[in-house]
Amino acid sequence: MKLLVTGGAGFIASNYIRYALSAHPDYHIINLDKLTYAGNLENLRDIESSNRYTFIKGDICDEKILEGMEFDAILNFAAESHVDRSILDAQPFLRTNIMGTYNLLEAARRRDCFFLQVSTDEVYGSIEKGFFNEDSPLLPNSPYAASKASSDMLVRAYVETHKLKAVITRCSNNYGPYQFPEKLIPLVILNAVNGKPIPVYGDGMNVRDWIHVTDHCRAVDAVFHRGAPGEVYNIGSRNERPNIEIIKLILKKVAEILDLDEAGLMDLISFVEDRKGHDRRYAIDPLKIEEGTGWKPEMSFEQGIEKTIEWYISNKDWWQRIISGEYMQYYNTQYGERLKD
Ligand code: NAD
Ligand code: TDX
Repeated sequence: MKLLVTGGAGFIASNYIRYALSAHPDYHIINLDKLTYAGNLENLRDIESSNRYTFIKGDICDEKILEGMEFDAILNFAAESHVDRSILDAQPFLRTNIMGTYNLLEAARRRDCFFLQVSTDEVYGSIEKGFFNEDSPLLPNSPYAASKASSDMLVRAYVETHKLKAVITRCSNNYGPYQFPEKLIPLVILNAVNGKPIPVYGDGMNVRDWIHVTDHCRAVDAVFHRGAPGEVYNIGSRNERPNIEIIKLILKKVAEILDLDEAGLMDLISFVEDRKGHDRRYAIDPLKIEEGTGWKPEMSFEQGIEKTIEWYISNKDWWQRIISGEYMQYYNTQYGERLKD
């Protein structure tokens, strides 16, 4: 089996490639990635010399990029993925997330190959009580979420119109190794380690449903192998927490691991202006994937967050290169030096 994985130099797909190469010794993986600011080949250093792995630098929007390439299935992880950036400039989100997905769907249709779209719970919008299931209406609130909802609609249309064998997964918030430090959890860890202020949007009571990236990767793999074509699967681990609780938990653990003064770290918490259109709560019901594929999350949040904090503390070279780079200069200009070397 030869898989085309897009966006493989990013956070989730690099973890997926590592997982899939080890879980399926007969698989070959082609990683197609444009290497945007979020793409980092260092995320795959340990597997890059495998003869079952090929990297191709390319843009999913390029109509010619897949010509002459052979594969049995496309797993589309590539995307612009950060909500705050989509508020500053939505254009790259519409281009990659919508037109890029369209381009891959066309390629899949022509070859009649299987297509898996990695989507997000953000397409459902915010929910006050209860849980999103796969039949919940799509009510995206940020340009990022709207672009992901649009790509989901395109996938559905190709299933209905062209009978494409395709599935969509919608996962909740991921955390774990190799996550780009513009996202909440790595940002809090790095700013705690570096003694920098920790920006909390609004009142800090927005709720997210956190899942360890390895559990997400196992879920994508389960849907790829055992999901029914044409279906949507929500992925979550029933782990809802308000942002401020996550932040305090991380600061407590960092203080323990590095033997720092916990009260001093708590003083870094800094309430800032709220994100525009900030979704109050996300919560996913993962019953369909559990019953349909036998998948279940394996990592408890307490264990996962501790391992993640330890990973960032022991991989300083990895994040040091990122936060001293060009992208972070842009980030600090836009966000008032929130994350600084
Ligand atoms: P990321 O930003 O870390 O990585 C995205 C990758 O896509 C990068 O390697 C980048 O270079 C590549 N890319 C971007 N535009 C491209 C293009 N035009 N052509 C080829 N490659 C391109 O993202 P992530 O957090 O790993 O998210 C991966 C996928 O999972 C996305 O589709 C995202 O919407 C979805 N998702 C993310 C989360 C989360 O919590 N991070 C949760 C649910 C779903
Ligand atoms: O500095 C910050 N301060 C803060 O309070 C940042 C970066 C975030 N936040 C808040 C906003 C959210 O309520 O923390 C929460 C999590 O923020 P992000 O890490 O930006 O994630 P979110 O907006 O929830 O989106 C994520 O989950 C769904 C991913 O980035 C998406 O790619 C995924 O689809």
